[in-house]
Amino acid sequence: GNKLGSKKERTLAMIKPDAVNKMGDILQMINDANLILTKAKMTKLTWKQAADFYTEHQTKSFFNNLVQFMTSGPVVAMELMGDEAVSVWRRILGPTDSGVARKEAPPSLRAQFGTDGTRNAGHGSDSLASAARELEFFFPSTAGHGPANTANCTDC
Ligand code: RTP
Ligand code: MG
Repeated sequence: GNKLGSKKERTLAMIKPDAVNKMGDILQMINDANLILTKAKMTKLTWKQAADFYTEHQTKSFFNNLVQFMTSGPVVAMELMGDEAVSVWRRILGPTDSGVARKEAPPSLRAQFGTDGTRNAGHGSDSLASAARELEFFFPSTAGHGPANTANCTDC
């Protein structure tokens, strides 16, 4: 339920190409954390799309490897909703580097399903502002084709 003092948030979670075949386990983790899956989309990012999504990292040494990895196969983007969804999902992910995650947070998603500092199984928005931008990236509010998303609509 919606406890007093709780903060309902939405965040953008993405399953990276190396963990798309672990969606069953990952949906279980989402469920166990009391997060609700409100939108989902499987897509193969183009080089430009991946570079735009990670534009804040364009000057980093790992940028090219990151974009190469993110375009190596399909990803699954999800909107998750729940109390403090941004930080809850980041906690489920664990540390950025999957090697570090296996030492510091063995049950985390990156510990279980990732490989190293780049191939790390999942992404999560790092703030409410990032979540707004990243949700609009994958689920544009102006989307004109196909049925409207009314999955989370209570009065329609
Ligand atoms: P993300 O944005 O994907 O949720 O990951 P994050 O916040 O934990 O880490 P961030 O610093 O934003 O890095 C974005 C992604 O770039 C890859 N990376 N590779 N040294 C490296 O080789 C390196 N550092 C970062 C990872 O895929 C990381 O998730
Ligand atoms: Mg990040």
